[in-house]
Amino acid sequence: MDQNELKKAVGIKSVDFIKPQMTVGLGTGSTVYYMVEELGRRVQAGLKIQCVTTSTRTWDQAEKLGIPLKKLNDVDHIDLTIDGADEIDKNFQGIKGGGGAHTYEKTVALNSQRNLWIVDQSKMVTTLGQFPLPLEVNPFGCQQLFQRLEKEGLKPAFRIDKQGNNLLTDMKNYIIDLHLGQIKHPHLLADWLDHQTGIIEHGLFLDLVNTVVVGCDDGPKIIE
Ligand code: ABF
Repeated sequence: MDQNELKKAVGIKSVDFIKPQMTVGLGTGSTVYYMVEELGRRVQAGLKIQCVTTSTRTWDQAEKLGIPLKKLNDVDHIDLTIDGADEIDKNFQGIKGGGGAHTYEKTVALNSQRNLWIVDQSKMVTTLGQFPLPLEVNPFGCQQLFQRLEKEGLKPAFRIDKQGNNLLTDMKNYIIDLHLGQIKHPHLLADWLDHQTGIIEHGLFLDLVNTVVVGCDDGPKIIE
């Protein structure tokens, strides 16, 4: 199976975890796209749920499919959030944000009773860091922040869109990616990043996920 077929298989499989009357968090990304398409089919077949989303693009997709949507501030709890990831290590720690939505994704994840990630097998790694670590940053003072990151040896690069401009997040902030290669102590790095003025949110998702559904050639594997 190619990567897209693996993504589709886990996207469809993950919808089995959604039960009637649940409030569900919908992630962002190409694997989540397949999950939302399947969820739309099941809502059309009578599944009664409500959802919050982690990006405008997931909101637009779900709205078109007739999936009942609520703004995050208008729900009192989230039963389950299903999202993608860019890397997951052997300790179930993850890097997210390749799609530039990690601030909203982390906000929804932190407010979810259960988090489930859907990935193809290429995302499973021994040590995090081969995938560049995304930072959402405030455009105000971002050059000074960039220089501070460079001085720390964190190999920063601004994420540029197809028109050659700084990519803008849903909150109209910039993304800086850290090309670290390997993150030996993710908790230490996360703590340092959490204390840097100008960084809105980083893509280290630590101690957050409960279940991972991995797309493998011999079928989706559920790891808890
Ligand atoms: C989203 O899923 C992002 O955080 C992450 O970048 C993206 C990666 O998944 P995919 O390969 O499915 O696009 O949650």
